Amino acid sequence: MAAPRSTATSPVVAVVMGSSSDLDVMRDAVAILEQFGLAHEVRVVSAHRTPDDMIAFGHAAAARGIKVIIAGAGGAAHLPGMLSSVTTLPVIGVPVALSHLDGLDSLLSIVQMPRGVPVATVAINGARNAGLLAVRILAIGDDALTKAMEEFQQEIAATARAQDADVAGAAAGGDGEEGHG
Ligand code: RP5
Repeated sequence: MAAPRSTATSPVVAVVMGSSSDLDVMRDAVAILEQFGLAHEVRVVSAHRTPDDMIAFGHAAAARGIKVIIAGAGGAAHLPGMLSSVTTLPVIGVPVALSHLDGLDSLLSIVQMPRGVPVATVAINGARNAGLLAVRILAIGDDALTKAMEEFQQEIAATARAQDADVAGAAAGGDGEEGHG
C-alpha cells in the first residue's frame, strides 16, 4: 500500500461538505488522501446556511495552494456546483444519500450542471472514488504519486484475482449440482 509521501503541511486537497452529517460518507475520501500521504483539510461549508463563507472559501482556495476540491452534499446539493462557479480548480462532487429518495436527489443536483461549469461527479456515497480521482489528478507529472497509484491498482487487481481463485475453487469443490450461467 502507498506510504505517506509528502512532508508538505499546507493542504493540497480540500474535502468540504454541507453539514457534519455528511462526514460519515466523506471520511472515505479523507482515508484515501491519508493513505497516499496528501496534505488535506476537512471543512463544513454550506451553500445554504453559510453562503458568504462558501463563496469566500471558493474564491480563496487556489491562492491558498489547494489543487483539488472534493465537495460532498445531500438533498438540494448545491455546494459542489456553486464552488465550481467561483474557482478554476477541479471540483469533484460526492452525492450524499439522505434518508429520503436514496440519494438520487443529491446525485441529480450535483451531476446536472450547466455547460461551462463542470463538476466531476462520483457515485452516490462514492467518496472513496472521489479521493482516488483527486490522487490521479495530482499524480499528473508526479512520478512518485503515479507509482503509488500503480501499486494501489496492482493491489486491487490481486484482491480480485484472489476472489476469482476462491470462487472458482468453491465451484470446483461444490456438491456437484448444476450451476447457473
Ligand atoms: C445538505 O443538507 C448537507 O450537505 C446535508 O447532506 C443535508 C442535511 O444537512 P443536516 O440537516 O443534516 O445538517 O446541505
